[in-house]
Formats: sequence, C-alpha cells, structure tokens
Amino acid sequence: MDFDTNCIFCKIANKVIPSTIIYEDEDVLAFLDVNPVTYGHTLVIPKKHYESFLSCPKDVLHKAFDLAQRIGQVQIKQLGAKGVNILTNCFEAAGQSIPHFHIHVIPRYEANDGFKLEMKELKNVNLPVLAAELKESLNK
Ligand code: DGP
Repeated sequence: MDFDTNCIFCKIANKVIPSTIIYEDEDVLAFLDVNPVTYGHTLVIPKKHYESFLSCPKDVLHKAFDLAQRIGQVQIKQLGAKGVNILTNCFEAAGQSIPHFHIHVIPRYEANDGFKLEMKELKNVNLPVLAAELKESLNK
C-alpha cells in the first residue's frame, strides 16, 4: 500500500495536511516535529506507507537514514547542537504512536535539554542461552 487514507504521515507526504518541510525528494521527506522535544527536532519519513522500520524495504531505509545523517550534521553545524539522537520506535510497545515509519532526528544541547532515554540494566540474564536462541533464528 503506497497511501493509507487513515495515516497522518501519508497525508503530510502528499500535502493533504500542512507541515514544516525542510527537505523532500521523490522518495523521502523531512519535516519539523509538531511537538518538538528539543530545538530542531525533525522527522524523516518515506513518502510511501510502511508501518515501521521493521517492514521498510532496504533501499528506502537507506535513503531515509542517509537523509537523517545529513540532517544530524546540519543540526550540529547550523543549530550548534552538541550531539544528536537518532531514534525510530517500532510498534506501540516501543512508543510508536504513528504507524508510518519515521526517524526522529533530535539535536542535543546538554544532558537536561528535554530528551531523556533511560536504559535500566536488566539483571540475571543468561547471555549465552539468549545468544544461542537469537543466533539460531538469525542464521536460518
Ligand atoms: P512516535 O511516538 O515515535 O510515533 O512519534 C510521532 C511523532 O510525530 C511525535 O513526536 C509527534 C509527531 N507528530 C504527530 N502528529 C504530527 C503532525 O500532524 N505534524 C507533525 N509535524 N508532527 C506530528
């Protein structure tokens, strides 16, 4: 499906609803997040509808991440960001609220600037057992 009539990012990609676009070509689009967590928070999307990173074809992924890289570089050069977080949430359990693949490009200025990614250590994991399980599926 190229266009999902219920998808807000499909509507943005097709200019059915407005957004603040900073770059577009025939495959990908970058626009400012309407609820930015830091100054310059940008979203990169493919114009065609793919539910998430996990189902996006590799050539499109490549174009989207290439653009995300360029935007991150510009955020540092132009906005004076000191760092950048690249984030793509896959499915509701991971915080995805819009089911159209998108990459958050979040410029960072300091540790307490509005964005926080907390990684708490999960204790008591048997790493060799887990690795064996994952390797089996990966190498099938
Ligand atoms: P996620 O939670 O990863 O699905 O992020 C969705 C982001 O999309 C969230 O940061 C807010 C942003 N967003 C939602 N609706 C709109 C919109 O209509 N326009 C723009 N520019 N951004 C939107």
